[in-house]
Amino acid sequence: MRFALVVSTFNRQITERLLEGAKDCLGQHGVRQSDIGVFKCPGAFELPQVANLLAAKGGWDAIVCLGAVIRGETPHFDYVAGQAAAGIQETALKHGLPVVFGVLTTNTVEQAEVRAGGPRGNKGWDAAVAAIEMASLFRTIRPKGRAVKKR
Ligand code: INI
Repeated sequence: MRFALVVSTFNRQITERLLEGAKDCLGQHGVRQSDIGVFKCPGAFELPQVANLLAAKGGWDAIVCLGAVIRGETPHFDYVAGQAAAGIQETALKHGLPVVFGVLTTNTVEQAEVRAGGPRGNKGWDAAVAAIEMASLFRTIRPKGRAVKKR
């Protein structure tokens, strides 16, 4: 199976760890490096835009979106996190393809760090597990394992 990892570079010190976790997970589950694509975008707000394009192009069994949205002093957090979540789900439903939400939404950098390869695990790894499970499930439901093409 082929997996696309879409990673936002905002809060890069966190998202790089999520990316490592996701790649480790896929590798340890037998996915070849050549079947993993990595695509970087500026912020979590842009994740659905990239995922949508990749889904439209085809060739992926699942897309994993990785990002870190950390609350500041303004409502910006709510717009970015909310639109990232809504856009990722919209992309999944529009294309009939698993698109996984591996975006940390935390109040502090410390909360993000412990969830990006710290004591609370690695959300990137967890997101990759979800992608493998969903891609496998979709293959049982739709044996060819490819998104339905629009007429
Ligand atoms: N993007 C993030 O991924 N995380 C954040 O914490 C964040 N904050 O706090 O502003 C953030 N903002 C950038 C946003 O995702 C877009 O890249 C930007 O607004 C341009 O569209």
